[in-house]
Amino acid sequence: MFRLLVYYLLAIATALPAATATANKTHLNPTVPGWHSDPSCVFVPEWDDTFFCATSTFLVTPAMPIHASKDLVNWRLASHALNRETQWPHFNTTGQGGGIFAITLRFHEGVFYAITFFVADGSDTLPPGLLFKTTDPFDNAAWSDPVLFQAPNIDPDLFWDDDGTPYMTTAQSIISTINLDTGVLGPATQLWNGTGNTNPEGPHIYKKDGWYYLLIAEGGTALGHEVTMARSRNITGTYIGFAGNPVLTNKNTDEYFQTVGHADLFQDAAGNWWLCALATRSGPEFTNYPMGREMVVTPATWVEGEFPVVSPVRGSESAWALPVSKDVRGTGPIYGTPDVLDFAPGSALPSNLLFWRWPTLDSFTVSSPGHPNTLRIQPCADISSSNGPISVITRLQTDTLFEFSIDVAFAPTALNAEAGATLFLNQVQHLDLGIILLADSAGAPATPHLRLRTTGGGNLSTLPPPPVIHSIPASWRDPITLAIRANNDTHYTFSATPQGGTPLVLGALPATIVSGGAGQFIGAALGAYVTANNGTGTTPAYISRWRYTGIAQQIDANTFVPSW
Ligand SMILES: *[C@@H]1O[C@H](CO)[C@@H](O)[C@H](O)[C@H]1NC(C)=O
Ligand SMILES: *[C@@H]1O[C@H](CO)[C@@H](O)[C@H](O)[C@H]1NC(C)=O
Ligand SMILES: *[C@@H]1O[C@H](CO)[C@@H](O)[C@H](O)[C@H]1NC(C)=O
Ligand SMILES: *[C@@H]1O[C@H](CO)[C@@H](O)[C@H](O)[C@H]1NC(C)=O
Ligand SMILES: *[C@@H]1O[C@H](CO)[C@@H](O)[C@H](O)[C@H]1NC(C)=O
Ligand SMILES: *[C@@H]1O[C@H](CO)[C@@H](O)[C@H](O)[C@H]1NC(C)=O
Ligand SMILES: CC(=O)N[C@H]1CO[C@H](CO)[C@@H](O)[C@@H]1O
Repeated sequence: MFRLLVYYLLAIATALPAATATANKTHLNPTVPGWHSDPSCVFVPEWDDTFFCATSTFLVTPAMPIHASKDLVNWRLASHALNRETQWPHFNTTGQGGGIFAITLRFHEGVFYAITFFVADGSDTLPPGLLFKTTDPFDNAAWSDPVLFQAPNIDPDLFWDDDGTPYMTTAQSIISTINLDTGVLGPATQLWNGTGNTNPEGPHIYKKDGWYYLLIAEGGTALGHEVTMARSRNITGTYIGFAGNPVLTNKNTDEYFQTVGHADLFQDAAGNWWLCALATRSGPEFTNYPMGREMVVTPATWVEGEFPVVSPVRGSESAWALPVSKDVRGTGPIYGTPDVLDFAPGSALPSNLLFWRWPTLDSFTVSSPGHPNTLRIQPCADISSSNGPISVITRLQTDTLFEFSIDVAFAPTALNAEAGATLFLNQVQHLDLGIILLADSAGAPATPHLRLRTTGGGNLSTLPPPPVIHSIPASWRDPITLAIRANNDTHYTFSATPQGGTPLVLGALPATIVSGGAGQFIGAALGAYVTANNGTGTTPAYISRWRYTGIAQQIDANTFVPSW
């Protein structure tokens, strides 16, 4: 299957006549593949001409990743603005769509600001607006605790006027001044209702050529998503909508990239304009899109006195040429680099590993005594639990086609105790290949089995397939390699391999189960889990040889290119 893929020559540079200042380059989207929604970006000359972008994380921790690049192609995970449980507000959310919503990232007079809104479950009275600051975006510890503010709506923006006054603007384009130290807001003014479409949200304000430009998302974050703009001579209005709205959308098209919206504008060192946005690789069918909403970047031209003209989002675009640079500061993971994690004694967990809600940190131990080069995971009661910590650790699916595997050593003694590899969208939609202690019939002795099981249905239009269960042959010895592989964009293949043996394929499951449904805002991740399944199991599992390799990205209906 893989060999049938259509491959592109990657190094297509559109040569322009020498008279042209800069030759364009081919830019591939998604710029940051895998679930990275609601992007907001700044270009910061003071930090080595680096672009920094933030994306939303909902219930995933560590939260609010800061992505850094010098060429919008090579990216490093710089830090997480919300990286300690003590920075987490004192409220809970059990909803699949709760948690950290869209962020605006800005840099002003030496300080980075990441401002966001926490959607809780209604039981908490703390202000939902959160403002984090740092003077070093490459250091988790340098990010402050949040200043809380009483945001009237989601998606706060920050904008400083020429006199230095900071303004905060939320969805529905509600603006007020904000005290950046106390979170106290000034009187609120509503700026614009948009073009009349639903969900006017994700606002950003820019000042250019004597105009205040207001950019928003409309239409909701699905097929109707679009970017619209208005402008005013005064910051609080009156804002007049652009006659050419929307400035960007893929709605009502048959493009592979859909849901384009929630954008932010920024310039590079040469003064060229760019726009970042979210998009979903689903085609207009909008059924199969396990990676959810990803970050795309597209070029724009913005001439004096006019609204910007933005190139439509495609998988392959002609865009401003930026000099290639892999020289991004920091020590975080470089995107596109395979995971080769051996959990060596004394090593820390890499920062691209993610949890669902805040984990019990004691549940994850690198090279515990007597078990070097493993990650020991203690079981939770149930990985489908709607509250509290669960014993699941993942990395995002960042490639249409990929291979993921872990070696699992697990000696369960209690019925239903289970450890394995998961394709996890959220607590109610996941695909699990586990080693589980089961009895073949009532009263029979319980023995370790392999079980491939689905939870939830997502966008699958039929009933999910029943579990596949195999007794583990007595000749198999720990650890067992559990692998998840995407050979095409519609299915994941699950297999188990004994040491030195041949793989046993348990089955292939549709990616639509982990598309949409209750996880419409988020995207799939791969990892390890240990659960008692509500039983009495307390035996930990030891995970070793964690491997993830991206193989290919789908960038159009029938076009796959090697992963980047
Ligand atoms: C937006 O619409 C509401 C409801 O129609 C109206 O009250 C409000 O004045 C409008 N806001 C603006 C800025 O036009
Ligand atoms: C801008 O605001 C000032 C002060 O409120 C007002 O006098 C002026 O008419 C406004 N201009 C526009 C174009 O709305
Ligand atoms: C280069 O990219 C810019 C920005 O998208 C676009 O306006 C221009 O038409 C491109 N030039 C060519 C020759 O493709
Ligand atoms: C949040 O949920 C956890 C787990 O259920 C609970 O222990 C804690 O008390 C809750 N906190 C608040 C502020 O409700
Ligand atoms: C995708 O892969 C699955 C699992 O191997 C297979 O059942 C399915 O037929 C494949 N789909 C296509 C279109 O090749
Ligand atoms: C665990 O118990 C809870 C509460 O009864 C139930 O909702 C859940 O489905 C159970 N989980 C499993 C894996 O049996
Ligand atoms: C085709 C289809 O049913 N798509 C659905 C996938 O899930 C999202 C989120 O729940 C829905 O909005 C889509 O309609």
